Amino acid sequence: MNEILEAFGLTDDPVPGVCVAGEWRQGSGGIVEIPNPATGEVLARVSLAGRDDYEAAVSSSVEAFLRWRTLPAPQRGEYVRRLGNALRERKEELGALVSLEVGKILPEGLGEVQEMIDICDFAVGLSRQLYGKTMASERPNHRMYEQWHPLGPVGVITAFNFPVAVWSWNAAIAAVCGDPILWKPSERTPLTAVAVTKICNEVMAGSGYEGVFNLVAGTGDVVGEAMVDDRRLPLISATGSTRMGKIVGPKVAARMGRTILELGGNNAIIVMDDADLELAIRAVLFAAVGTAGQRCTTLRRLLVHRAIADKFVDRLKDAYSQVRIGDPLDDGTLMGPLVSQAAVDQMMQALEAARDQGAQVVYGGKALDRPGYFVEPTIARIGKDAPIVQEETFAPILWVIEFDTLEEAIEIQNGVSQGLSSAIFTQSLKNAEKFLSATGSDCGIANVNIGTSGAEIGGAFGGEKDTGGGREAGSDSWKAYMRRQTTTINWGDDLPLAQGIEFG
Ligand code: UN1
Repeated sequence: MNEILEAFGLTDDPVPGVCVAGEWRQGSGGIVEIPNPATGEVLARVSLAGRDDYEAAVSSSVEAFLRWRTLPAPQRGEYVRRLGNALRERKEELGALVSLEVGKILPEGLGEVQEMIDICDFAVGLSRQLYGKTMASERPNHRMYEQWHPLGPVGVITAFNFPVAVWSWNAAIAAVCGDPILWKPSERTPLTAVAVTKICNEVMAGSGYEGVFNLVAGTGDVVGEAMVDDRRLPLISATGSTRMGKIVGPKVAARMGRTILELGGNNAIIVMDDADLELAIRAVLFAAVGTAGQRCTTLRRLLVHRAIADKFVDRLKDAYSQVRIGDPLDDGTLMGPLVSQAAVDQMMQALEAARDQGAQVVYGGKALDRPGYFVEPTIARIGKDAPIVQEETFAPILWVIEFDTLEEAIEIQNGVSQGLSSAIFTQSLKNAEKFLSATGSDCGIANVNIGTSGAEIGGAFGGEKDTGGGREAGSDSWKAYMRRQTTTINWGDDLPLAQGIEFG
């Protein structure tokens, strides 16, 4: 365990949680203890940013922007290429640190780092493809086109569950777009953020652009509030609960800033009676139990056709019984702990509420009697109208709801306030296309014969409704990190007006 911390020099007490242009600072905003979720023991203490640290960091980001934006995008991409290579070299160590701090199993910790590498590769290519369109002007001897310019420093607020990958979706793209990144990691997971910032520092050392990647570990009250109110950050990209997003969104909007919000999900899989059940069982298991149910894309609601419901639940219980729970760093563990005691308590409260609302817990349901924050993965059959099903409980609880027709299933699936991820298991082209049509799933992600979680970085990631509407990672998400300029050039000798207007 100590070797994992030592690999990144996380040995100071406290570990400095603020980095401004490559220089580490002990923050003046108090100290937080980081527990190992698998044991409850303190891994390290980290000093958090005070207002003075925040001010130093944001000034550095603004100063870095003035120069970084003038560096040609492919040259900015060259730094991101080096970052991706450095992450390749440190993949094992960083993946282990993610597992240690968050409690996700090692293959998932490594997968998270791979996601960072992938987005760096994507961003490097993108650095030569920040295309604007050329339009046909209605006026003779005129040329009209759009160009994309760097926007400014981007405030990135990340959650505990993907403590480094979600930063990288933003950071790799923002960096090639010409924007420095000011990172506020979750208070629960600053160690991985410190480690990643150290990797950034190695890449940027001596370049003069050290302020492109700044870190301000801190509380929502101090750093979070300062960021959302700060006009020097034209874009805030925030990942976390819908409750958090409902505070951040209006505040940033009030100062005419932009947001990318990636908030709660309440994701469903529809299993039709014609589904390949073997495939569906495997997908449900990974989507519901993976990361101990703590992904925003985690499967929370299993909508299963009444004709196969009993059979499906029996097979699922069998699959759950083979899930080995234990230390996330041990070989063969499939499910680690939850992130905190509070998360365990919330899960137990949700199950109590569910029982009051008529739920029948058919598998699991208990916290484990051992050190750390371990729980049993849980399956509960419940009516579609139970209020608890509307909520995102960030824990491995799978609500099983029966339906009779695809139309009914789609209605149930869309009948929640969140709209992140969704999936259908069916062998029927008609069912699949209906699910993907305009009257089908209302989510940002809709899959066929694939679970709700585990998206690739090449697509745009995000969701509708209370999920916040933001899009990150691949496709054309980069446009949110740049400002668009429409340009018309008159290369003739006359001054024709648009819309054929004659003036004077
Ligand atoms: C998150 O939980 O905030 O699609 C992100 C997935 C991962 C990302 C999850 N690639 O499950």
